[in-house]
Amino acid sequence: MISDKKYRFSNILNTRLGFFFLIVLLFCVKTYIAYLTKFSLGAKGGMQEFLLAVNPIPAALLTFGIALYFSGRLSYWLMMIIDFLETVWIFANIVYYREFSDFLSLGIIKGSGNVQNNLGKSLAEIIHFSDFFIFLDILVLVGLLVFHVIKTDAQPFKKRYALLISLISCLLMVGEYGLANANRSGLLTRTFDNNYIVKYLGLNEYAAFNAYQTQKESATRSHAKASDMDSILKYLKHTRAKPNPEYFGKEKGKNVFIIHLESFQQFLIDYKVDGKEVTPHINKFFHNKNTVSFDNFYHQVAQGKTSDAEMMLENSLYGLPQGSAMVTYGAQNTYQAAPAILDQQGYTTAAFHGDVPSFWNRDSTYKSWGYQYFFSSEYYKIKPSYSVGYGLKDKIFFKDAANYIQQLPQPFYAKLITLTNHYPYELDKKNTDFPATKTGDKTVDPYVQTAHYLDQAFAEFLNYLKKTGLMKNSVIVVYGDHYGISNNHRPAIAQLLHKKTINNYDLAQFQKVPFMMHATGLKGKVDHSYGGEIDVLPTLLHLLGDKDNNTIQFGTDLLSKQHDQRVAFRNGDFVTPEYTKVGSTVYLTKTGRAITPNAKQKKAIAAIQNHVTTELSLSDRVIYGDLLRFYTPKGFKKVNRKDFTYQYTKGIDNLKKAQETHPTSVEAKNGGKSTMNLYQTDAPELK
Ligand code: GP9
Ligand code: MN
Repeated sequence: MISDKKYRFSNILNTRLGFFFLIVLLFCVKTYIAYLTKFSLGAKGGMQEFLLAVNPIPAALLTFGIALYFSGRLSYWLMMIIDFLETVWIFANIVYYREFSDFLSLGIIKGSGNVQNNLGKSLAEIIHFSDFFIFLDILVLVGLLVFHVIKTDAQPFKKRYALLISLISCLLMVGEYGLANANRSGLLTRTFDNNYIVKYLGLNEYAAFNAYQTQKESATRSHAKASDMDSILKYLKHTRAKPNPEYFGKEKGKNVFIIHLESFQQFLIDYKVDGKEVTPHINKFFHNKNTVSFDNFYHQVAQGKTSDAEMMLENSLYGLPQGSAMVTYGAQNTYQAAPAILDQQGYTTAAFHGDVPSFWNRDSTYKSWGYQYFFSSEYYKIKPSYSVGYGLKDKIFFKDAANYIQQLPQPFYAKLITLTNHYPYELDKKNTDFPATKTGDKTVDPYVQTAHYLDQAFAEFLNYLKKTGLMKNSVIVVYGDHYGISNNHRPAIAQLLHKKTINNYDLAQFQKVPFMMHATGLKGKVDHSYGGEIDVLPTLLHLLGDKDNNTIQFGTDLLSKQHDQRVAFRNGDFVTPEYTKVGSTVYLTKTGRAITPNAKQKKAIAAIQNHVTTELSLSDRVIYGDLLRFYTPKGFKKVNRKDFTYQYTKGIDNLKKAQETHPTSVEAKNGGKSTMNLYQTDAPELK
């Protein structure tokens, strides 16, 4: 009986289709093993686990299926060759991923000429012996064929069956994409993280998608000419705003903190629930006599959310109308970003974030922006209870960041991106000591609870800055990156704002986020000027005493008398002190009344619209055409991405060396002793 079964099994393997399914099966299994052991794709939940396991199947059927169109032994050898090539591709990805936490693409191979050049270490150092396991099945199959354990099937395979298999594989791919997109909407349009595409769709699909994108990009890139820069420079010549002498250079040479408050909206400032302030510490900071705060400041992000905010804040370039510029243009474009500008003035530059380094392609983009250090989740000890949602809880994050901050040679530019106040605003009971709102909208109600937690985390960090003296010699820039409550929650928003109904005008005003700059001795105020994220970089640079005569920055200094108060939203709508335009409706900003513009108003509105459209499209041109490669402002040195690496061991090593070459860190000034004993947190996880 058993031998009968065996006989039948080997009979199946002796057919071409049987062999085909065997080779596909082995290939899929080894790909899955590689996913689990060689990459960190972070599949969470049943659907993601399922897709991770099955995603090699459609592409394998499609590629191996090519061999079925050929007859005789040739088709067998073709299957083996395809298997070999596919396996080499996985192998190369394993090795590349180990060094760069990213996947190979045609763009990378073409761009660097030779991938090996890009690798920091010699290949022998990065290849692990166990990486070769993926070739094992090929060796076995070749052996089985050569020694005729599996016999080749001479019968011709019907072309229409081959076609059927190709068709089925395409259908499976579509199905897979449907499931993936249901689980993570905007997977390919918003392009969050390359790990996501591989996790949901597979390595081959990622390579294909990436090749398509690269092709599209390189077409615009190669059409761009150095002279395209002329129109941009001409435009910027008229828009630059002179610095305000009252503030220009006032904080020259100080450390800079950029504190990114996740999903933090302006309405939270001074907002109360059950008579209690949601964010008492941020409120105090907002009103502090040494804080310049803005209460008509808008986020201007689109699909790229946090990454759009980062792009605007540090480059004064707009995010793109679709997707994330950091993901699509982060690696290959030339930038003149805040970290590079300050690095060239002797600053140490570092970004801190409790999520994986690949999200929004930060680990790659930050190199183009000239960040010396990127302390991502890989740099923090993380126990399961330490994180929620995307990563490390804010209280623990700030504390762990402080441990590295004290080691940064001064002056430094440090950006800290918080995370806990992120949709869906989940937090464990132990960390929740604030009442939720009672709108009945489950997405909206816990928002104030995570905002309250963020407020406490922020206060603990400020307290540490006070105790170490960092408060005195730093400028602390704090801002909300974008809305936390999306426009889909009108009834809940109405309740939060104590209004009966919400119209498009209210929603536009709901896009305000706080922006504050604090420094000991700085002349504080709540400034009512209109502005947005695009304006931050010129404002900050002026405060630090940097003239921006020749930079490519689309914002204007918020403190300048010539500041441009026309705020562009990414979709072309706008807010100015007079008008708020949403779609085809124009409202008076002061009263919220919708108007039918008279001739004079029409003219004014058309002029604003023209300005907004021009500005957005010129900024897009800079990114799409990679125009900054043609133009380097006087005094600025082009960034060389190869100067930077964020691998944990190297980062730690560089930090150690910097202690000796530049002994100006807080720790060095404390006689080489840590100041972490001054850090107080009530994070229950650390007790
Ligand atoms: C992820 C975090 C969230 O690392 O920055 O990004 P968002 O969803 O806000 O764009
Ligand atoms: Mn965000």
